[in-house]
Amino acid sequence: MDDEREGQGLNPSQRRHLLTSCQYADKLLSEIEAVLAASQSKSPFPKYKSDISPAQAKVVQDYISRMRAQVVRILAGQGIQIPAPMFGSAHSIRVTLSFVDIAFDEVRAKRMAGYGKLPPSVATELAGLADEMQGIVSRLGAYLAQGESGDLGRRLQRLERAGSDIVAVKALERAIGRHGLVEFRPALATIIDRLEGDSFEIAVFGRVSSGKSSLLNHIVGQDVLPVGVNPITAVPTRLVYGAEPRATAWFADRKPEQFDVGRLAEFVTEQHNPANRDHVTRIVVELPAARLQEGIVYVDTPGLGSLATAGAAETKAYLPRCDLGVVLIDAGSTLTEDDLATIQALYDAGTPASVVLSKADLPAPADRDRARQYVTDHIRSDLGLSLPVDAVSIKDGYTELLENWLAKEILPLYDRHAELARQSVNRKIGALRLGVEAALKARMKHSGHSHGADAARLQDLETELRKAAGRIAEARGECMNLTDALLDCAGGLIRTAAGALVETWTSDRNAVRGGAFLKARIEAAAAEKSARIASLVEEAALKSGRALAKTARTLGGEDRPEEDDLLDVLKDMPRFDLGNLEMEIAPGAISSLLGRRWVRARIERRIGKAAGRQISAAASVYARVSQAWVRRTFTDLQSRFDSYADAYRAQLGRLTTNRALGLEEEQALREDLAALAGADQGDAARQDAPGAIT
Ligand SMILES: Nc1nc2c(ncn2[C@@H]2O[C@H](COP(=O)(O)OP(=O)(O)OP(=O)(O)O)[C@@H](O)[C@H]2O)c(=O)[nH]1
Ligand SMILES: [Mg+2]
Repeated sequence: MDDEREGQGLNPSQRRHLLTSCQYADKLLSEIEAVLAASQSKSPFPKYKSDISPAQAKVVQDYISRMRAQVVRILAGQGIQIPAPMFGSAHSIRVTLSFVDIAFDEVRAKRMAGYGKLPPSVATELAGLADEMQGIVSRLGAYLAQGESGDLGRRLQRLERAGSDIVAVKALERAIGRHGLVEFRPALATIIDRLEGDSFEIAVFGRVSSGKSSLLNHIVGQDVLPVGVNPITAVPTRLVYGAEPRATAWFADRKPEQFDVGRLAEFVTEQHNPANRDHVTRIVVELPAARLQEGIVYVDTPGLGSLATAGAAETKAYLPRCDLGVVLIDAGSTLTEDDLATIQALYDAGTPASVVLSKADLPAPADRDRARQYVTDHIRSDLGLSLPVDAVSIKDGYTELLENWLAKEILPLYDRHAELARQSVNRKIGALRLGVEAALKARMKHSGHSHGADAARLQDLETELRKAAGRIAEARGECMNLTDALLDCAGGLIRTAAGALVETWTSDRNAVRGGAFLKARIEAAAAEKSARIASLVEEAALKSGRALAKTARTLGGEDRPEEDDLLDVLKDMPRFDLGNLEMEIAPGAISSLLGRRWVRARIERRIGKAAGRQISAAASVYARVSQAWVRRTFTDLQSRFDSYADAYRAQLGRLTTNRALGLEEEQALREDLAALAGADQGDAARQDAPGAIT
């Protein structure tokens, strides 16, 4: 047998052995490469001394390449196929990132406690560090999850080949890439999305149940979006034109999925996808609807306000991206701070807004007009904006109102949308340019002379931001503990009320007290607990606002927060509501001889018997609502803080890490600043030329 095979090459076992030996040798060569890379690495914990010069490294690398080339030839000569790689690198990196995330969790105070008690200020700083690092890890993970669409440079090249005029955006992309300004990437991605899509996005905002989804169903003439009385929409949903009805969902962690429009509820509703646990990043519904023509896109968003769910954060993140914001105000309730904040946020993003009083069938016509006037007046007095307010309803018999509004505010946009979209993108480009220019200028200004005092000051600012982030995390923990304690606060509330009764009887021995008295005492006791939570939130908001304002003053730049900017997260705090308390309590046979303690205990028992259940039930509702409020408020606080702090940290990081600018880097900075300024003038010229906008 063996003789027969001679001259025909290797048997299968020998071939396998040859392949694994080569693979093993190659793995060792890769380790040598890793040693080479490590000696060049900028890691603060280098494993190897760099005693190899770049020239030597190059020679080593060349020998490795030769060995590899030989291996490939030998294997090919034996007809052995080199197996394709088994793992995706993006996936592998994301898996490793999850371990990086865990590693940073290990520096939190609770994990360090085993090694001895930490000084409180260090604990705060470590919490801030862990938050900051885990934030970056999660953004990097999200970036990798985008796949190829994350390659902004390549997308720009495609646009250019298609004939778009993108001088300014290219200058931005180059500056952002060259100087590692990752914090500006999301804004740049939005702009590129818009340039590619050539669409005009009309988004509908408003509090939970204000009728957003119902209105959009009406506009497209089909009941596609799920509606209902509880919080419904959990993920922003785009309605676009398509010849056939069809829906597509994109996810942070898996491939996009196409599905039947009838299954939309499974992806977008709070009921089926609570707090967006499926990590849907984008939903597009294509419909053959007349009103979705020529690039007009409608966007349904998760509700805002005190009943809002986790989706509200997505709505806020999405808000600056739309081209027109329709803000719904429910005619059946009142104008709130949240509504005004939404209008203000649109205004801040340079996005036009149309304010609409929804469910206009609910009030009588006279009340409706009064409500419209009221809203108009408040927008003027509170925000200094003069905006038309229209009333609409989806009910039969009110189509005229809806059609009037559409004819006046929306349909004219259809003809002008290409021009409007261009203007909208230009505004976004302008805002991004200001940010990028400020970052580049700061790098120039602080370079070279970031000696001693300057560097130390910048480092202090960094520490302060980190502590502020840590304080937010700690305050959140404390508030969660306080709301946990609310779950069984009924006993304490009853005790306080009983104490108050004993107190009144010392001054008026015969006073008979009714339910209203007890209710007031119990609610006041609960309010004190809320006040403690509120003051923690307030303190965290003020301190972190101060840290931001101080950093902003040092770094310069346009978009500077005020010290109390973060304070308005503190709103709509839930109140303890006991309802009516039907009971009466008289001093009766309670004798002062028996001692106050004993009297109080008896009263407690009486209240407990008559109303204990009612009070416990109210306390548990109060606890749950408060917990939800704390969660929401801190998410809001955190994201507002991060929206500034991310950019500042990145800038501070670059300013403090070293070192005077190298000649090359300085040259690059100058080039990029000049390119941005040049693109700016180019844009201005184009905008001045009449009819030049296409
Ligand atoms: N009377 C009346 N009720 C309406 C009108 N529009 C919507 N509704 C009702 O209001 C409730 C909420 O409607 P949705 O369209 O789900 O509200 P939404 O703003 O999308 O709510 P979320 O997605 O939860 O934020 C539903 O019960 C609708 O039937 C209207 O014009 N008049
Ligand atoms: Mg909805």
